[in-house]
Amino acid sequence: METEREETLALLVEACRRFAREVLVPAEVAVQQTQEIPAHVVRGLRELGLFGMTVPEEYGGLGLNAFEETSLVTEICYAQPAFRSFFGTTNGVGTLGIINFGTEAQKLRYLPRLASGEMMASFALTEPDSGSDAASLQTRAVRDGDHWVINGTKRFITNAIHAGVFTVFARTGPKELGANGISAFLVDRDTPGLSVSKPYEKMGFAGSHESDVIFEDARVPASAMLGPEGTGFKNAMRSLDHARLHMAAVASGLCQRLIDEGLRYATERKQFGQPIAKFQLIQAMLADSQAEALAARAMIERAARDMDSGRKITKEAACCKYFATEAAGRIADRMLQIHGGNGYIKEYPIERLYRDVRLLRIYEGTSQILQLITAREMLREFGA
Ligand code: COS
Repeated sequence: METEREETLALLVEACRRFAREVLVPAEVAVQQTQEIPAHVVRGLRELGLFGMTVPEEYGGLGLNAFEETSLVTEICYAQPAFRSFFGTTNGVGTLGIINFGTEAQKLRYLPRLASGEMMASFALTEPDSGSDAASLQTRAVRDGDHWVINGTKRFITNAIHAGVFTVFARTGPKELGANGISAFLVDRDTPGLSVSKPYEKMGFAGSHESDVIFEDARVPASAMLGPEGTGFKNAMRSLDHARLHMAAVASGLCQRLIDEGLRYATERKQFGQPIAKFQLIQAMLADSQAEALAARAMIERAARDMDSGRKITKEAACCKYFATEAAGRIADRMLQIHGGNGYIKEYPIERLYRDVRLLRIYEGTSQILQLITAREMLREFGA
């Protein structure tokens, strides 16, 4: 049985690897120009089942475990990361809450459509004044008979322009309750009072759209609450533990792409009568990058195995995302350096990859927040 599963994974990994290299990478330039993910790419992502990677099989998904999921994400993220954003929020933070804390009715209502890619989901936690300090969020939901009425603004919500359902975090208890006064709701796109702003213009991640989602007396039925009242923050944190591991896999895939771009340039470009790859200072940059990429990959595989065995991976996921995304940043910098002046113009992919990689150290937990989470878990385990 296990062997059959491993064989299926190997086939899926190979299919994702080919799709990334043969379909996604060639589509990158067009995405820069149009800011849209082309229809043939969306079709391919659907055919691979990627919209339902983490959704259990009984709801139409692939039901992958963390090891399997991170293996596929690593392959797909050989191409620019906006392709992953397109299906990744639907699989990740947008869906994990429904999978882990949803009622049967909520699962049946959303998961099959999310898994097929017919519907997309977004995760609405961040606000204009609440980013790293997520528990300080100000969006409020007030009970009114059989309904809740939501007011507030969510910021930088990925895929909001496409989403059919939002997991929205709102304060339902008094301020003094802090994180324990926050609840989660599943809010349908067509809810009166919900509006989505024009996407922000960003320095990179072309094709991924981030908007504000505004709630003005948006009424949702009591059955839209996700998990018991007051558990929204903890549920968000649990989803983020998983999502940070996923994000580390994004960085891991990009590390290999960046290195390959560096290798290609270093072997083609000649200076002083020979390919610059022959120079030891160039080789040192390549070798340091490969070592970091391999280390990141190994950390992710181990944390994914830990998660699959049922362990809480708050510390491990924070370490993985911190290390892998910082490594990707260093590698992007070195590979651009290898390109010299040609790395600074738009002719070569390294210029846009460099801009894309910069976001990885910020979203779904900044490097600094991940350091704090890691140290806090270490001190807790130590009994301090
Ligand atoms: N899993 C389960 N429960 C968790 C948890 C986790 N990973 N992390 C915290 N909790 C629980 C705590 O145990 C605590 O519960 P009790 O009150 O029962 O003890 C509760 O949640 C509040 O936690 P805490 O006191 O640690 O909250 P803080 O306000 O100190 O916030 C951080 C903690 C910094 C970890 C949180 O705000 C965070 O992750 N910020 C970054 C947000 C982010 O990544 N945003 C990106 C955009 S979303 S895509």
